[in-house]
Amino acid sequence: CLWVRNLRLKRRLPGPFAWPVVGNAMQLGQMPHITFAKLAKKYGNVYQIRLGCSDIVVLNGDKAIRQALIQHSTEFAGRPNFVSFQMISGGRSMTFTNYSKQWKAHRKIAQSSLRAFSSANSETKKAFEQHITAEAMELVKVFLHHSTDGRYFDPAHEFTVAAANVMCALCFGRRYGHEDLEFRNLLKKVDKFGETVGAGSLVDVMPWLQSFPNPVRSVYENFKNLNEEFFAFVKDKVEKHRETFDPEVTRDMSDAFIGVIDKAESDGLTKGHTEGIVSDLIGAGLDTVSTALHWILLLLAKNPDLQTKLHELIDKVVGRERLPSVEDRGSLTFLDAFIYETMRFTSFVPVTIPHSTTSDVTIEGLHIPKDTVVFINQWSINHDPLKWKDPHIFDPSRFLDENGSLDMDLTNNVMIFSAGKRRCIGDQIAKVEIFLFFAILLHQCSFEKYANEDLSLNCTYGLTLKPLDYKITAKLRGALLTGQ
Ligand code: HEM
Ligand code: HJJ
Repeated sequence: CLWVRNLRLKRRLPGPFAWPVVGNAMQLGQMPHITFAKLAKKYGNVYQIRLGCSDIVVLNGDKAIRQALIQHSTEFAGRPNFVSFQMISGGRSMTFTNYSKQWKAHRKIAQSSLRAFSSANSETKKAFEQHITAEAMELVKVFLHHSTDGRYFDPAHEFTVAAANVMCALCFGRRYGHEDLEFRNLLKKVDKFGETVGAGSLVDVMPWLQSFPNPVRSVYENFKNLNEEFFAFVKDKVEKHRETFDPEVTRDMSDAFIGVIDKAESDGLTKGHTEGIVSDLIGAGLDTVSTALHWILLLLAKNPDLQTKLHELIDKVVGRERLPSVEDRGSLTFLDAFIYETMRFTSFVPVTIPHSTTSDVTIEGLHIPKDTVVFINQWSINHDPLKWKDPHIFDPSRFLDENGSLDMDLTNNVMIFSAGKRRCIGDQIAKVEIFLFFAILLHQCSFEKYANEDLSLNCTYGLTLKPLDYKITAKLRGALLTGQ
């Protein structure tokens, strides 16, 4: 497949020599986003690699990425026809569907329902905030329980349960307890989702690996199983909503989707797309927000001076008589700065979900043919030494100006939600969730690592970068508030 593609390309894009059969697969290493940034130094910000049978264009740096995703938004709005993408929600996912009229309609419905249930008016804002506050207080309880007698614990799964519950509250109007084993085990499996769909995963580019037993083939089979199990969970809840559906009362987002997608079945959307979008939202909501909180707690425990500063700020702005709320956000700028710095420093979605070109396109003078797989290296923007002073250092104060306000020019330079037609539709929800969870956890607890152990910043690679397992202990600060 190498030279057939090259004939079409006329002039080959720059890039490293690709070996027969595997291409550059062996060169990716443990952290492909860092390898991609290193290759950009040698070949420029737009270059080509080959993984198995697929030529892949990698985009790095602010200029090339924005030129592609914003100036050429339609040309870069596709998704590859990977076999793994077709396994997701039986091919009814919005996120993993190629650019089409149907995708546009699906995305529009998702965006307007998300808005309707999180920020449309002061009532929905309040209700959304209430769900998060309730989950955050449950989290405090569970953390303190795990810290009984000064014990240390791994918070990873509690974060997943908390983040999933916020989305379940929006989508199904209900939550699940931290002790609900069925729910916990489902989430534990779904947590592996990102390992298979992350850019650089090899299952989709080496189709011959399907024909005989090998480790990659079992990755595929596990991925298929986890998707079927997750889809069955969502379908069960949506079916129950269909049975009790009343067009006069929209109880939650499932009802909203049933009302629009099931009833109209327009633009090629069918009933299955209702389950498809609910799965996308719960999947995205649980993975990203829990990963963000997992990093935040690690960085808090690692930087006790910053934690003290945050405690003092919260006590000054909020006091001990009430819980923090979204209205405090404007006064808690250092907290937001900490969140932005966590997003920049960890770049925990280092590369977006793989894109593909919808037609021939030229970027930085280089020709890219239709249906080329494109990796967008967000990490390279967030660690560009020409943009950021000491990019490898964690320093939230870099986002504050001389008056202590957030510097919006700088925060807008962080890229973690992507840009253009495929930009994240949950960014506002995510920021509110992360802020409130973080503020409430800090207001109620202090967090400590083992005294004689340094916490590692090493992580595992996938759609999201997750910190390696670590343990902390939580201590209650002042009286435990039980919510409003
Ligand atoms: C897509 C990041 C939270 C829903 C994406 C993409 C990224 C991203 C990088 C891929 C964009 C691309 O392919 O170019 C994040 C981060 C989050 C977050 C960093 C948290 C800090 C959420 C939440 C939701 C959500 C809470 C749902 C409520 C979606 C959806 C898409 C998406 C539906 C697919 C868009 C499409 O393909 O058209 N997100 N996300 N995300 N995100 Fe988020
Ligand atoms: C998921 C993580 C999942 C689906 C879809 C069906 C919307 C950048 C990241 C997410 C944003 C993109 C979206 C992903 C939805 C996930 C994702 C997970 C189960 C799913 C990370 O994708 O843990 O489980 O089922």
